[in-house]
Amino acid sequence: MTVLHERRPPADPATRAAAVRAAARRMRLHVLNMGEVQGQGYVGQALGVADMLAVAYVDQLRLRPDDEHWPERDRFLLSTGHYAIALYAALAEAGTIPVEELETYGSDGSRLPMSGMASYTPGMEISGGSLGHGLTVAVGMALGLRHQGSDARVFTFLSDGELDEGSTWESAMGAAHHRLGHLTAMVDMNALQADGKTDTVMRIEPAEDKWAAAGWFTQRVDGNDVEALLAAFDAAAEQAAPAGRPSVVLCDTRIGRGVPLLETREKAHFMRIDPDEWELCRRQLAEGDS
Ligand SMILES: Cc1ncc(C[n+]2csc(CCOP(=O)(O)OP(=O)(O)O)c2C)c(N)n1
Ligand SMILES: [Mg+2]
Repeated sequence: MTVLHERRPPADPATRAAAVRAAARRMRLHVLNMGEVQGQGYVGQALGVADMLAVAYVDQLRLRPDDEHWPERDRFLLSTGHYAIALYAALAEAGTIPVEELETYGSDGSRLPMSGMASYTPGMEISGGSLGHGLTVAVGMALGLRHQGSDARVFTFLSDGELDEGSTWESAMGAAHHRLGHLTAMVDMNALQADGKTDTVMRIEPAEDKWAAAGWFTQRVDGNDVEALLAAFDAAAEQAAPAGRPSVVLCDTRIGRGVPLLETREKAHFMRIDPDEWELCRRQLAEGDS
């Protein structure tokens, strides 16, 4: 059996970052290829968070890609079901989903529906999408794993829109109360929601202060800076986990990152992309440095 990502000592920092960056670039290409199948989708977010998910899947998670129910695996809970396309790209990169299967994205009978369904997709731990629930489930899962004596870690991925939800803050306080040092949240602070810019829908800043007040080890980084992401996850593991503090990494990302045509789209929450634009998107990705 192939064993990927057992917690091994990291390679030298440059090699480690280069591996993550290369994975993120392949994931962005997967996202464009899947998006083209439907001609539309949550493509901008997925391009924006490719670096975050690459750090998680290439560097952090302890997984066996061909045994998605391995009890000792680290858990990754995607709270934002509409980001499923980003997770499929990561699962393909991790080897849990065959790359060729990405062509079925969103089609009838596919294991890869446009909104995430855990019962369909190997490696997808929960059906997110009813927003504001991922952290609550993660807290319960982290408590359950501790109860079982497992040393598995729990990661959950939230969006900035989910910081509007009361359930997020209840579970944030619960995680600190229960000293869940093996729980890490990563938040896509892309400054956007379905109804417009985040600061016009609900002001959530200063977000760091709110997480810190709830008792979390809190860091804020450029979510498209791989070195900064790696340093943040290292600090969480070294400084917070042994002290029993849950960690959050607030990641400021750029929608459409790596594809200038999409970085500047007005309607970015759900993108419709013309048939002749996909090739241009791929070319821009290939020419860029992301
Ligand atoms: C509980 C709940 N309320 C509303 C929605 C509808 N909805 C789907 S995506 C979305 C935007 C949420 O913000 P965010 O995830 O930050 O948006 P994005 O960054 O993807 O534009 C909303 C309100 C939902 N899925 N669940
Ligand atoms: Mg958002």
